[in-house]
Amino acid sequence: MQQLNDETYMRLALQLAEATKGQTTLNPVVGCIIVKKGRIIGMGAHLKMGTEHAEVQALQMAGKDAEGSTAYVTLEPCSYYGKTPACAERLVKEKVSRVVIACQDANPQVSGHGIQILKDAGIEVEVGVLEKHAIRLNEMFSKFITKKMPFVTLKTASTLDGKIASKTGDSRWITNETSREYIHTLRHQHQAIMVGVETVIADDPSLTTRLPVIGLHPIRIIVDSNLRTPLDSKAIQDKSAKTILLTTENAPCNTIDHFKQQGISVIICGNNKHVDLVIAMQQLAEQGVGSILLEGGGRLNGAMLEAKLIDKIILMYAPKIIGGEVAPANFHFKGFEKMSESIVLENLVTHNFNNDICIIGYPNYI
Ligand code: AOF
Ligand code: ZN
Repeated sequence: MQQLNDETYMRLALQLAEATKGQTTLNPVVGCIIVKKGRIIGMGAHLKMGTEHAEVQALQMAGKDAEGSTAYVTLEPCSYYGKTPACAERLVKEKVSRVVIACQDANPQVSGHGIQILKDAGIEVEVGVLEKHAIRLNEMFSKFITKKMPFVTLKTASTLDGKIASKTGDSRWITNETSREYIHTLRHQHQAIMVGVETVIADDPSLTTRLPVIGLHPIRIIVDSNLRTPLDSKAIQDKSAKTILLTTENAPCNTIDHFKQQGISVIICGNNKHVDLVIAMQQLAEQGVGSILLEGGGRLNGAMLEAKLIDKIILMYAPKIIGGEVAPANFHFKGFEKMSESIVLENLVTHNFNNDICIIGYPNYI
């Protein structure tokens, strides 16, 4: 039997927030639980950018009973009128007595100000209950709102010897079904999915989300310096998700027109031989892409890593060894000379998916 305490209610609020991952676009995921005299009287989650915040949903459910209650919120209540009114002021207006907050909002427009509004109104405020969990939950939002760059999660699925296909190019399947379902969940939780043109040519993937329940389809981004993406490929023809091609100034104009006629966006990223990945990320951020799941081949993975554009790495290893000198590897870049120069993953978490091993970490770039 779980004890009823602040952590119990906050855990519930975090679960509400967690379940909405992937559906709030550039906004954070937030959950709120309102409790009075041992009863939950309101619960809410922020469901979609531009709609009511979690606190407002929960307060609406609580009605007049909100007076004298305790509100559990996974993120500091907002302090300004954005697309919706300020939640901190609403909590004051509804005469809530105590507000328990998991973590501060990274949004500079809010950070600390929401807490101050509550304190100034004489509300008892506690910050930091299940804080680590709450910070991780909104890592994508926090990066985008502070750096104006998309949060990039790199995912690879390889054999134990780091191969993403055999020497003949066979790659179906490396990992097991449980791992593949997890990968589809990751797609659902990101705003966009990014691959290189080589992957499109070799595998013709549809790059949609396929789960036992219907999932959200992320925007498809193809890095294609010379616009070699076949017009009849699934990523171009399938209209269940938007597709963006990243290319360079050297791409032939008439080819750009062909793609545009298909409703595909083409973004020019510099005039080098290859797409300038920093410009690409900046341009995507400007177009409102806040999170990207990178499912690249070895070269794109390597280039993104070298450019220090990857925030989080998810390595899925099937317990297989395929060998083959020409079999492609999950990271392909010029490499470092010394072990001491290598990129180290921090804050590691590991999972076992039916004997596929999943390693999650955050690269520490020196
Ligand atoms: C909260 N509760 O449920 C959310 C918050 O444009 P708006 O009005 O939706 O405001 C967006 C900002 O509000 C967003 O950048 C973040 O700082 C905060 N989101 N705050 O108290 C919520 N979604
Ligand atoms: Zn708010």
